[in-house]
Amino acid sequence: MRGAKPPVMWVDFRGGSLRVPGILHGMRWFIPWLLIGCTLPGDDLDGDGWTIQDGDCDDLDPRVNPGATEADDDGIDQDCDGMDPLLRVEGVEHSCILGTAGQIVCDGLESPDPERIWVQIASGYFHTCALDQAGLVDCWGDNAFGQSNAPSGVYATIDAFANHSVAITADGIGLCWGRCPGSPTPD
Ligand SMILES: [Ca+2]
Ligand SMILES: [Ca+2]
Repeated sequence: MRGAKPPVMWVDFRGGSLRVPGILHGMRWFIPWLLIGCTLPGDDLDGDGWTIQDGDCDDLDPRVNPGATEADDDGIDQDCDGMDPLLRVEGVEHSCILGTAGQIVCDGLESPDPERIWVQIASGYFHTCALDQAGLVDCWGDNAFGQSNAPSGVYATIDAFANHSVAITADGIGLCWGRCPGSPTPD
C-alpha cells in the first residue's frame, strides 16, 4: 500500500533506542545530536563512569575524567584538574608543576601568583624559583641562605640547586644568590 509509513521509528542513542514519531522521521539522524545539547549534569554521555556532576570536564571523551591518568604536554587535561603539565620539579617534601598554559601549582609549598604566566621553574631542597614571560623571577620557600632573594632584573633563564639559585640575565650576565659555590660554605 502506497504511503503507509510505520507510526514510529527507533534510532540508536546512548546505548539504547530512541522512539521517533512519524512526523519527525526526516530528522531522525539529527535527534540524538540535538539531545546531547540538552543533557543533564547526571548523564554520562561518553560512558566512562563519570558525569559532569562528578567532575567530568569533557563528557564527550572517555579518556578525560577525574580518574584518568594525566599525559604531560599533549594539550589535554586528562584528569580534569585544570592543568596539562609541561614540567614537574621536586624538592624535599614539596613538588611543583608548571602547566602548558603557564600556571604553577605546588604541593607542600605555596604556589606563586596565579595571575602571572610562568615559563620556567626550578626547585632546590626547600625553595623554588620561577621565571615569568616578562623575564621576571620569583623565588619562594626557605630563605635561610638568601636563596629566595632573587635580585630584581630581567632574566633569560634560571635554575635552582640545594640552597642557592642561579640565573642568566637578558644581557647574558650570570648571577647566583643563596649559598653559592665559592662562598665560604658552598653547597
Ligand atoms: Ca563521562
Ligand atoms: Ca595532558
